[in-house]
Amino acid sequence: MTITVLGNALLATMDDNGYGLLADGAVVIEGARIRHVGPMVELPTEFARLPRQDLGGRLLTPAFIDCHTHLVHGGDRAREFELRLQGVSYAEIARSGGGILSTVSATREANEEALVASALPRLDALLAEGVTTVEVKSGYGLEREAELRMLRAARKLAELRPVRIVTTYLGAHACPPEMDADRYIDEICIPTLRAAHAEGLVDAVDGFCECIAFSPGQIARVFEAAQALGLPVKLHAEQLSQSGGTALAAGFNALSADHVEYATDDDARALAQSGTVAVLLPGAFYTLRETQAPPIDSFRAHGVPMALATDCNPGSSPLTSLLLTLNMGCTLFRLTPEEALRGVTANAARALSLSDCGRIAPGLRADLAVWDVKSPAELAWRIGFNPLHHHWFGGVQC
Ligand code: DI6
Ligand code: FE
Repeated sequence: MTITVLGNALLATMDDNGYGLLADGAVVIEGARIRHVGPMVELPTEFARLPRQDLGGRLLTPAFIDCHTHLVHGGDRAREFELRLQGVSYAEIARSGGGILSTVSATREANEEALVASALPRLDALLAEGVTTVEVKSGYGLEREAELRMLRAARKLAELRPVRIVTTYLGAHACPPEMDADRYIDEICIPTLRAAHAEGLVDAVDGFCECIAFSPGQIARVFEAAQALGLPVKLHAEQLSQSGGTALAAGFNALSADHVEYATDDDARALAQSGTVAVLLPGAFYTLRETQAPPIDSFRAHGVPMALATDCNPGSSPLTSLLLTLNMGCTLFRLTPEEALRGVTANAARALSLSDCGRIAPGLRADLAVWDVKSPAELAWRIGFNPLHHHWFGGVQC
């Protein structure tokens, strides 16, 4: 197996509390995995003899993980953006058949190739910032074939680019116009989940628990079906109002509760007890000009792991930059740059139930990013600047 020695790196391993900073560090890659991590001066002789790539003191972090996206979808919503700027609200647009439902129409019209082709530029934007793992949700089909097509398109992306795709079935995203919510859940959403699972297309199951989407009782039925199939769950919870989604997610030991702007201190305690990650999505908060930030102090006090993601979607978060997401997490939600970096590495891996990435440690995948910066805080500090030097995906330099 090929062995590569990376030397003279400023390491931020994210493997302990804090950055796990190590100046003048070395990482040995063997095949797809990390073989050794430590100070250069303690490099075992078997590796010290090998030629080495000098990183010139650059920062070496785990590669980034975007743990919440709606990357695959048809159409665009630039017109809706104009309407919102004229004062029409997100909820009004949704009620008049625009919003999510306009993306549903465009997604239903697109075949698998078209879905892949339109997702690729968005994916490439993420990869250009050192991302190696992306979660992709369905949820704009809302009928069997279109939901399956979205998930197949998502899986296809991993064949076309150096990226690991984790798929999430989000049949319970919105109620299609042709049906009432209860019938949709029982007659379309749950049977489609079973079909998608049978085709090996589902890594986890998500829902949108909100007054403009589904109730906790309706989501619970989807979660019970997921559990019966042995699939983990997660939830869009407490984004626009207190709807009981976070408590529901915790009760199902969800991998994550996402958005959580309106979560309470009791919700934070419940998330801590169930080991559920709070996935913060500042791009949606920014785009919708929300004013209530998630209860970060409660999450800290109770020890809730926090992740950050783009929520890349055509309506509430047309965002394809995790670097900008780091900055927004700090500026809008008052995360520390260290919490923000943990949110797109170690805690993002946890939100996806992945134990082999998100940190730099022996035995983990060699998914690494090399940055032209002097300190990790620089990654969150700038706006619209990409200091990526190069990155590694499973031991392959990109
Ligand atoms: N919450 C969101 O912010 C997105 N979906 C969701 O459940 C919005 C999706 C859209 O507007 O297309
Ligand atoms: Fe989302």
